[in-house]
Amino acid sequence: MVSPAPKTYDAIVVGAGFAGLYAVHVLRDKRNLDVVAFDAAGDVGGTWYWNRYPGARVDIESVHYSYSFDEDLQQEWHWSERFPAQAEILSYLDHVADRFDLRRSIRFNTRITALTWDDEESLWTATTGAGQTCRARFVVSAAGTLSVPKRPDFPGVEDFAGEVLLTGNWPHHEVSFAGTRVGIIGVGSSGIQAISEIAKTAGELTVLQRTPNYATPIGNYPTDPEEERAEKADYAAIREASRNHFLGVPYSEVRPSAVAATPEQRRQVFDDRWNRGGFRLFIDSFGDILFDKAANDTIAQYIRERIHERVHDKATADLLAPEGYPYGTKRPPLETDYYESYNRPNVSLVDVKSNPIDAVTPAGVRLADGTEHHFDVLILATGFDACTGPLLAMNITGRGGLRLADHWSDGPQTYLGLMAAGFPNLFMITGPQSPSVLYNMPLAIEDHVDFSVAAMDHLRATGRDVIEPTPQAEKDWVAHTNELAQATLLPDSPTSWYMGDNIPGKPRRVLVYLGGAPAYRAKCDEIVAAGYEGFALS
Ligand code: N01
Repeated sequence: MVSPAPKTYDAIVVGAGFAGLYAVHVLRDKRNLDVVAFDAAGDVGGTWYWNRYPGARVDIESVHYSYSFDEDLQQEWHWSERFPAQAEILSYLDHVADRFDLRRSIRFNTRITALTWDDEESLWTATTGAGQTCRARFVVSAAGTLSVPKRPDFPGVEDFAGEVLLTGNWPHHEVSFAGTRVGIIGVGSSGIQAISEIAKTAGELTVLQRTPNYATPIGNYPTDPEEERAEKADYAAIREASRNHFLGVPYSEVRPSAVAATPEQRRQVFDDRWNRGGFRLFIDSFGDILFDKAANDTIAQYIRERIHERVHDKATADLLAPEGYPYGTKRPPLETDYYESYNRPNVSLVDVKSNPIDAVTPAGVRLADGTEHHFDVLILATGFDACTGPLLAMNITGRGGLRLADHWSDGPQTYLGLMAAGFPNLFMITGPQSPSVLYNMPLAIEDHVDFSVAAMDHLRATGRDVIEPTPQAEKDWVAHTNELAQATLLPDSPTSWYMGDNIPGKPRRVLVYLGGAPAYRAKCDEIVAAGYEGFALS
């Protein structure tokens, strides 16, 4: 039997989280293009579909961490808390999918396993896990930045007699920890949120910590109706202020320099931002914290002192208080009662830096010195192959058989963190070397989708089919992003997913654009105004 020719769409979207949903909406409903989207998940949600672990919640206020593209949507939706939990964000995305009738364009439970560019036809072919194919002029990767979980290959993990759970791919059923011995590896944002929640119910919870983190209070509270009314009345101005802020939130009280302030002034600012919570301490206290080691030392010391105030046992507090690396060079987690968890009799902390994990055994985890910790459940909160991982997982081949994996063997090479030379018409929403994770994600996504769709409009208007960066523009962008990173303290970080080296064998390269969202947006506007400078159009 002859298999039918693969269908050719105008655009293929990979992913059905915040980015994929918006891309489908704009391409299909605003541009009337023939679009198909794919997602490996069973439904919409992306990150918020997979990360269902106890305690999972957003850490940018949802009044800001939400779509801005539709005034009615932002007026009608009500968030119950300042920083809502995963289930509520998933309901929001579910509502968006219904409201704009997006599901009819999405194939769920379908993973894209290959994307291949056809030079002659100027078309992409997408292959699914089931071996089906379809084609399109454009591909929009909405595959996410933190969507490929890292599962360390501890020897023996397959022989563990209990259950192994991954925060980044959590079961859909309720997991009860009552009366069980739980071990958790990892104290990044996921681990810290999960530990704070699981500590309340577990029989025993043992935290296996390698590098302590500078976690600070999230400051969550139920939505205040007055505050909500005021925000909704002024939403356009709030979004504008967000887009003009380095991190994409409308914070506006940053002082220029921690080192120029007196110790009393510093303390007053740090206390104020600490008490108000969110990313204020990180991004709205002093402007030199991420750039000047002496400034950074002041905030690092402040956080260490606050940890010591909250943790009763001095030896535990010493282990929890980070030393030897600057605050903010690992992505700062936000927490609720995380440090107080260690004051509970059922919670203990084990240092696996000085005494590393040797193997997982049928009964638990064995450390290098031979001590063994016994668990019924082992939770891996061990992070993600960030930024490049989701793209490389799609097995992308561009012009002349060039594999993205080869093009990026020494780290990502992109122009604007959005396209790569040799990979025409492939738009990487919040790709590596864009502000992505250092910008409020829904806004970063909208900006990138809008840029991509405007580029398609421009091609159509000028009678062309293909857009791709020039190798020189790509080279210059890579140099520019590296130079920006060098001006910060990021290169002084220990192992971190910001730098990619949390994954064994992945080159240590900065994966984010550190010039801030406003500078990035201005650069994009400049490039468009100059007739897509740095891009070859054909
Ligand atoms: O991952 P991580 P995450 N042996 O990479 C440890 C976003 N997010 O999933 O630091 C022992 O930060 C590792 O130790 P070390 C947010 O952007 C947001 O927590 O490498 N330990 C570290 O402690 C966040 O930054 C929210 O020494 C091992 C941990 O595992 C990003 O996702 C919530 C190990 C991994 O921390 C990733 O966070 C959750 C090993 N072999 C996530 N391998 C919000 O609040 C790894 N570790 C919105």
